[in-house]
Amino acid sequence: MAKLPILEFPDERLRTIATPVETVDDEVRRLVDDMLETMYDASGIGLAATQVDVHRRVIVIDVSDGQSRPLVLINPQFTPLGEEREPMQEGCLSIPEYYAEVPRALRVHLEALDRDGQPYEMEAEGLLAHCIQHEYDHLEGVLFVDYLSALKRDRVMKKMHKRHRQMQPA
Ligand code: GNR
Ligand code: NI
Repeated sequence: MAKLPILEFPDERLRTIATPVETVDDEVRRLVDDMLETMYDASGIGLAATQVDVHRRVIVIDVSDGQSRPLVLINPQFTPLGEEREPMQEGCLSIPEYYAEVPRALRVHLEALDRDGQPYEMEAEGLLAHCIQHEYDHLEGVLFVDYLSALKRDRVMKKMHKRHRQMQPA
Protein backbone atom coordinates (compact mmCIF):
# COMPACT_ATOMS: atom_id res chain seq x y z
CA MET A 1 0.00 0.00 0.00
CA ALA A 2 1.07 3.56 -0.53
CA LYS A 3 0.03 6.90 0.86
CA LEU A 4 -0.99 9.28 -1.95
CA PRO A 5 -0.68 13.09 -2.03
CA ILE A 6 -4.01 14.95 -1.60
CA LEU A 7 -4.88 17.84 -3.94
CA GLU A 8 -5.85 21.06 -2.18
CA PHE A 9 -8.38 23.77 -3.08
CA PRO A 10 -8.31 25.78 -5.32
CA ASP A 11 -6.42 23.22 -7.50
CA GLU A 12 -8.38 23.03 -10.76
CA ARG A 13 -7.90 19.25 -10.95
CA LEU A 14 -10.47 19.00 -8.11
CA ARG A 15 -13.01 20.24 -10.70
CA THR A 16 -12.58 17.17 -12.95
CA ILE A 17 -15.65 14.94 -13.44
CA ALA A 18 -14.69 11.31 -12.73
CA THR A 19 -15.45 8.50 -15.20
CA PRO A 20 -17.07 5.17 -14.22
CA VAL A 21 -14.93 2.11 -13.47
CA GLU A 22 -15.46 -0.54 -16.16
CA THR A 23 -14.07 -3.54 -14.32
CA VAL A 24 -13.05 -3.85 -10.71
CA ASP A 25 -9.63 -5.38 -11.33
CA ASP A 26 -6.39 -5.53 -9.33
CA GLU A 27 -5.46 -2.01 -10.39
CA VAL A 28 -8.73 -0.64 -8.98
CA ARG A 29 -8.24 -2.69 -5.79
CA ARG A 30 -4.74 -1.23 -5.42
CA LEU A 31 -6.24 2.27 -5.77
CA VAL A 32 -8.85 1.43 -3.10
CA ASP A 33 -6.15 0.16 -0.71
CA ASP A 34 -3.94 3.20 -1.30
CA MET A 35 -6.93 5.49 -0.75
CA LEU A 36 -7.77 3.74 2.54
CA GLU A 37 -4.19 4.14 3.74
CA THR A 38 -4.23 7.81 2.70
CA MET A 39 -7.58 8.46 4.41
CA TYR A 40 -6.60 6.75 7.68
CA ASP A 41 -3.22 8.50 7.72
CA ALA A 42 -4.96 11.88 7.32
CA SER A 43 -7.61 10.98 9.95
CA GLY A 44 -10.43 11.59 7.45
CA ILE A 45 -13.76 9.79 7.42
CA GLY A 46 -13.94 9.67 3.63
CA LEU A 47 -11.85 10.14 0.49
CA ALA A 48 -12.77 10.38 -3.20
CA ALA A 49 -10.33 9.32 -5.95
CA THR A 50 -10.57 12.87 -7.35
CA GLN A 51 -8.71 14.11 -4.26
CA VAL A 52 -5.70 11.94 -5.12
CA ASP A 53 -5.82 13.06 -8.77
CA VAL A 54 -7.34 9.82 -10.09
CA HIS A 55 -10.49 10.71 -11.99
CA ARG A 56 -12.47 7.52 -11.63
CA ARG A 57 -15.66 6.91 -9.63
CA VAL A 58 -14.13 5.41 -6.50
CA ILE A 59 -14.79 6.45 -2.87
CA VAL A 60 -13.68 5.07 0.50
CA ILE A 61 -15.48 5.92 3.74
CA ASP A 62 -15.08 4.87 7.38
CA VAL A 63 -17.28 6.58 9.96
CA SER A 64 -16.89 3.78 12.53
CA ASP A 65 -15.41 4.30 16.00
CA GLY A 66 -11.76 3.35 15.80
CA GLN A 67 -11.92 3.48 12.00
CA SER A 68 -12.23 -0.28 11.70
CA ARG A 69 -15.04 -0.64 9.16
CA PRO A 70 -13.98 0.55 5.70
CA LEU A 71 -16.73 1.07 3.14
CA VAL A 72 -15.83 0.97 -0.57
CA LEU A 73 -18.08 2.70 -3.11
CA ILE A 74 -17.34 2.10 -6.79
CA ASN A 75 -19.64 3.76 -9.37
CA PRO A 76 -21.97 4.94 -6.56
CA GLN A 77 -25.50 6.22 -7.12
CA PHE A 78 -27.64 7.67 -4.37
CA THR A 79 -31.17 8.99 -3.95
CA PRO A 80 -32.29 11.18 -1.07
CA LEU A 81 -35.01 9.52 1.05
CA GLY A 82 -37.63 12.08 1.99
CA GLU A 83 -37.46 15.84 2.01
CA GLU A 84 -35.65 16.26 5.30
CA ARG A 85 -32.46 18.31 5.14
CA GLU A 86 -30.03 18.60 8.02
CA PRO A 87 -27.17 21.06 8.40
CA MET A 88 -23.92 19.48 9.61
CA GLN A 89 -20.45 20.85 10.21
CA GLU A 90 -18.24 19.59 7.38
CA GLY A 91 -14.55 19.58 6.76
CA CYS A 92 -12.54 18.37 3.75
CA LEU A 93 -9.04 16.95 3.46
CA SER A 94 -8.67 19.14 0.34
CA ILE A 95 -9.51 22.27 2.37
CA PRO A 96 -7.54 21.76 5.61
CA GLU A 97 -8.50 23.59 8.80
CA TYR A 98 -11.75 25.00 7.49
CA TYR A 99 -15.20 23.91 8.64
CA ALA A 100 -18.69 25.10 7.74
CA GLU A 101 -22.29 23.98 8.07
CA VAL A 102 -23.72 22.35 4.94
CA PRO A 103 -27.38 21.27 4.61
CA ARG A 104 -27.82 17.87 2.95
CA ALA A 105 -30.38 15.05 2.82
CA LEU A 106 -30.65 13.40 6.25
CA ARG A 107 -31.20 9.94 4.72
CA VAL A 108 -30.12 8.43 1.41
CA HIS A 109 -30.41 5.14 -0.45
CA LEU A 110 -27.04 4.05 -1.88
CA GLU A 111 -26.17 1.62 -4.66
CA ALA A 112 -22.53 0.84 -5.46
CA LEU A 113 -20.00 -1.89 -6.20
CA ASP A 114 -17.74 -3.16 -3.43
CA ARG A 115 -14.00 -3.94 -3.56
CA ASP A 116 -14.79 -7.29 -5.24
CA GLY A 117 -16.99 -5.65 -7.88
CA GLN A 118 -20.15 -7.00 -6.24
CA PRO A 119 -23.18 -4.70 -6.31
CA TYR A 120 -24.76 -3.78 -2.97
CA GLU A 121 -27.32 -1.34 -1.69
CA MET A 122 -27.92 0.24 1.69
CA GLU A 123 -29.70 3.04 3.46
CA ALA A 124 -27.65 5.61 5.33
CA GLU A 125 -28.45 8.49 7.63
CA GLY A 126 -26.74 11.19 9.68
CA LEU A 127 -22.96 11.46 9.37
CA LEU A 128 -22.68 8.56 6.89
CA ALA A 129 -25.37 10.08 4.64
CA HIS A 130 -23.57 13.43 4.73
CA CYS A 131 -20.26 11.81 3.96
CA ILE A 132 -21.70 9.86 0.97
CA GLN A 133 -23.06 13.12 -0.48
CA HIS A 134 -19.79 15.01 0.21
CA GLU A 135 -17.71 12.30 -1.50
CA TYR A 136 -20.13 11.97 -4.42
CA ASP A 137 -19.78 15.72 -4.96
CA HIS A 138 -15.99 15.27 -5.32
CA LEU A 139 -16.59 12.86 -8.23
CA GLU A 140 -18.61 15.64 -9.88
CA GLY A 141 -15.92 18.27 -9.23
CA VAL A 142 -17.96 19.93 -6.48
CA LEU A 143 -16.55 21.09 -3.11
CA PHE A 144 -18.50 21.97 0.03
CA VAL A 145 -17.34 25.58 -0.16
CA ASP A 146 -19.38 25.84 -3.40
CA TYR A 147 -22.48 25.91 -1.17
CA LEU A 148 -21.23 28.93 0.80
CA SER A 149 -21.57 32.59 -0.11
CA ALA A 150 -19.05 34.04 -2.57
CA LEU A 151 -17.69 36.17 0.30
CA LYS A 152 -16.96 33.13 2.49
CA ARG A 153 -15.51 31.17 -0.44
CA ASP A 154 -13.24 34.11 -1.19
CA ARG A 155 -11.98 34.10 2.39
CA VAL A 156 -11.23 30.37 2.16
CA MET A 157 -9.41 30.95 -1.14
CA LYS A 158 -7.18 33.62 0.47
CA LYS A 159 -6.48 31.40 3.46
CA MET A 160 -5.47 28.54 1.15
CA HIS A 161 -3.24 30.76 -1.00
CA LYS A 162 -1.48 31.91 2.17
CA ARG A 163 -1.05 28.28 3.30
CA HIS A 164 0.42 27.29 -0.06
CA ARG A 165 2.82 30.27 -0.05
CA GLN A 166 4.04 29.21 3.39
CA MET A 167 4.41 25.58 2.30
CA GLN A 168 6.52 26.50 -0.74
CA PRO A 169 8.39 29.74 -0.07
CA ALA A 170 9.56 31.47 -3.26
O1 GNR B 1 -12.85 13.89 7.09
C1 GNR B 1 -13.88 14.39 6.64
N1 GNR B 1 -14.87 14.75 7.50
C2 GNR B 1 -16.17 15.10 7.11
C3 GNR B 1 -17.03 15.65 8.05
C4 GNR B 1 -18.33 15.97 7.72
C5 GNR B 1 -18.80 15.73 6.43
C6 GNR B 1 -17.93 15.21 5.48
C7 GNR B 1 -16.63 14.88 5.81
S1 GNR B 1 -15.59 14.17 4.62
C8 GNR B 1 -14.01 14.61 5.19
C9 GNR B 1 -12.90 13.93 4.39
C10 GNR B 1 -12.95 14.42 2.97
O2 GNR B 1 -12.51 15.47 2.59
N2 GNR B 1 -13.56 13.67 2.09
O3 GNR B 1 -13.68 14.09 0.82
NI1 NI C 1 -13.70 16.23 0.89
